[in-house]
Amino acid sequence: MITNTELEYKGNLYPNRVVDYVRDKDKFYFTSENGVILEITVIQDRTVRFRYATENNFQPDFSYAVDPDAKRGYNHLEILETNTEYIIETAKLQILVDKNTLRNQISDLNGNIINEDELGFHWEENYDYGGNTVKMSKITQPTESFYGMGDKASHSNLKGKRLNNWVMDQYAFGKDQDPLYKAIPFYIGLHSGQAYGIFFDNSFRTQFDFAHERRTTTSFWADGGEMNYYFFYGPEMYKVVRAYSNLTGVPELPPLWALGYHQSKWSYFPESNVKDIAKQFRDLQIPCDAIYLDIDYMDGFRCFTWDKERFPEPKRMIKELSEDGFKTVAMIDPGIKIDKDYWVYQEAMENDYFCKRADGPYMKGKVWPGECHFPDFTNPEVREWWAELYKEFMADIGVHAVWNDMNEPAVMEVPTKTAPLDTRHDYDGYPCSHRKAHNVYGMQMVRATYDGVKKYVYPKRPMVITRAAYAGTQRFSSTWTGDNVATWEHLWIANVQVQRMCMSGYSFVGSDIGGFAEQPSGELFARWIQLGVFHPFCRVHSSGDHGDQEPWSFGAEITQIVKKFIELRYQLLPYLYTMFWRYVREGKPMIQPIVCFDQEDMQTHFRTDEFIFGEQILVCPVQEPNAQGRRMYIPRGNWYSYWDDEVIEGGKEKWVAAELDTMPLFVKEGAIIPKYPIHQYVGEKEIEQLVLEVYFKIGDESSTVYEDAADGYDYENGKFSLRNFKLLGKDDELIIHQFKDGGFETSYSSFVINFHGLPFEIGKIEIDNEKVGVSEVKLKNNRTMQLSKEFTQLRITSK
Ligand code: NBV
Repeated sequence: MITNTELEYKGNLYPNRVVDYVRDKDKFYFTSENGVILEITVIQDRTVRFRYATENNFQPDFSYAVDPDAKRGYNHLEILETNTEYIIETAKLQILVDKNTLRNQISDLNGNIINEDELGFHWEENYDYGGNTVKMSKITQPTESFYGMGDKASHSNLKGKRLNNWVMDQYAFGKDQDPLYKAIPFYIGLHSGQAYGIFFDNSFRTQFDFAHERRTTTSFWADGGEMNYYFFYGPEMYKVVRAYSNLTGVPELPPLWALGYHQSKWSYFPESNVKDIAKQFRDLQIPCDAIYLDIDYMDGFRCFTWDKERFPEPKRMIKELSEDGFKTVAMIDPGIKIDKDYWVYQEAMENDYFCKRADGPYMKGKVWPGECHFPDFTNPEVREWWAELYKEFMADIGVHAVWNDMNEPAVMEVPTKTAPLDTRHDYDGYPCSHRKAHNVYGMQMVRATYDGVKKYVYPKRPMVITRAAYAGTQRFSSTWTGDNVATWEHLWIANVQVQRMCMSGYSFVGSDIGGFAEQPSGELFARWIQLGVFHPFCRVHSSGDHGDQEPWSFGAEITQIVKKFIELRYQLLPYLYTMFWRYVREGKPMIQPIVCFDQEDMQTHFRTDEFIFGEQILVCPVQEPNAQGRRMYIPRGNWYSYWDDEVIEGGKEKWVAAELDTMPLFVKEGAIIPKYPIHQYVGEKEIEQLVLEVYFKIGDESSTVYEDAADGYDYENGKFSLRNFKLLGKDDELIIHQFKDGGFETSYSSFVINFHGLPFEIGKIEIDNEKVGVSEVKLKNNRTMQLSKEFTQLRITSK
């Protein structure tokens, strides 16, 4: 083994021999002779934090990413010492600390190595700025794959890539362009059937090398701050995401309308234009829940003001739109126009809320309103002030949700596209420069926005959208993937980005459907809608400097296709809402790449296009022009084709027909998929029946339906309705059990059940052990029946 002293070349410094060891409950400190302290904290059985000090000094322990409510606690913890190492053991993991080098090796309790240091922690002193460039290198295991890392527009499997986290406004970005709008320094490694995750919680610019420079090494480093990372053990990928989500948080349940279809453009104005768009939706009976107002509603791009010519009475307009079932979402940017007559500017100046440069002057940057100052959102007092600015906006004028744009922060006409690096920030009482605060700036803006929106829409639930994000931002806001382009390649990019975000703990995400820049063809728009209705956040948005991008903008045929898929989304709302509930409750990614669905099947490790929507629907968008179908990989198990109920055995590639009005869509056998009738917006009418699409299987499968009042907080006091269904199928029998929980009374009293793939003629029906006649359940075609939502057991047999 090479010793660390031999490695001290090119200015890199390495820890040497351990001379001291101390335990403080769940924390272990190992000090090296040359002043490195490794602090290992056991957060949970499968979550462990590693943190390194140099010169015997830790920096203040503060993180914007970590959720203050993260659960902590472990079942077992002990430490052993041998001549050469310390061994920490939790209920799931063994962590070795080498006494000569401080290097670590992490294995499961059977001794399988999950992750091990190569050179481990090392650092370089930063002469220009002070502090260290902190580095970590790990051994890349044979067959190891890498996933996660936020919004990177690259192949889902990141093996061989080098990536960079620095949130950036990247108008019309391209495939593999990096960095983009988000900094989520979290990845998942998968090898030998076991998955683990690493979250490098450092807000400076961070870089990751996944076996790019050297085939055998994976490394990550930062321009400053501490080597401070969390290790999460799966072994299943979804458990890694769950552990990461426990640490960095999940959002609260959004109002159900936020999961509807949304229409946006830069920009709809004046009021008559907004109204026309809204009317078209209702006239054409294309469901839609929200309309967006981009920057042009403002008076000279001044946040929290209205252009009185374009929108003379915003309050009335918003009320009228909402009477027709539309929520109004308005944009707010961080740049505040330098204008001594503008009240927001005045308030910020009076209270000293704007960011300053190192030597004192205010930081200035050009954005839409011209020269602007930027509130320091890393100051808690500034966040409180900002939250209060939403009072009139939400509580009086009635805006329903807020869209934060340009919060990287984006600055025009400068090569760095952002604030100067010497800009000072409060960083919640740990003052620093923009080098450290840049990646969290947008996050802190949207956090303040969320606080204000939540306060002023109460007792309704808040809905916020952000462009920039750091790890943890998912607690406050949904997001979109920024300024994409209307090309087929971007459809591919949107697909991988959304999957990747979901695997990075950030599920409430979507792309600008149809592309932001340039004009999609009708065909591209239709294909993109087909993908977009299966994304948690579903919004058409475009830059508006070319043709229109509404569902009806591409002729009658495309309009019908788009309508059909938006309708499908509305039918699937109870399924989608249940996915969201599971995400909030368990940190389960709402969308899973198929590698997450079946990581043991090596065939899935390099697939990019197919994904699982929730837990039981397999989706594969068509991403090429003129296609009549496509080849795709069907994961192992049996799947029903959604369109014709053909049962397909997975574990192989297959050509699937998909003319423009359809797409490859499959349902896992045994699933019970809940559906609402088509409606034009959430709350349009009372749901009179819940349809349960039952996909027969020999064997068993569980399904869940979560519902509540769709808004408000009564669900926190038990007013929810949770139905767990268990399906048990045999050659000549099908039993469905229903287990109910919660005190919410749904508006419907009966279910319509549609059987798919039932292999026998229904001869006998029993509900809760009592025989019932076919007419009592209105049995039709051996396929459809109706029964009370209260049943606990339905049994149908051939005789
Ligand atoms: O506010 C205008 C646009 C907005 O439509 C888009 O969604 C953002 O990503 N905004 C960027 C600023 C201008 C982009 C060229």
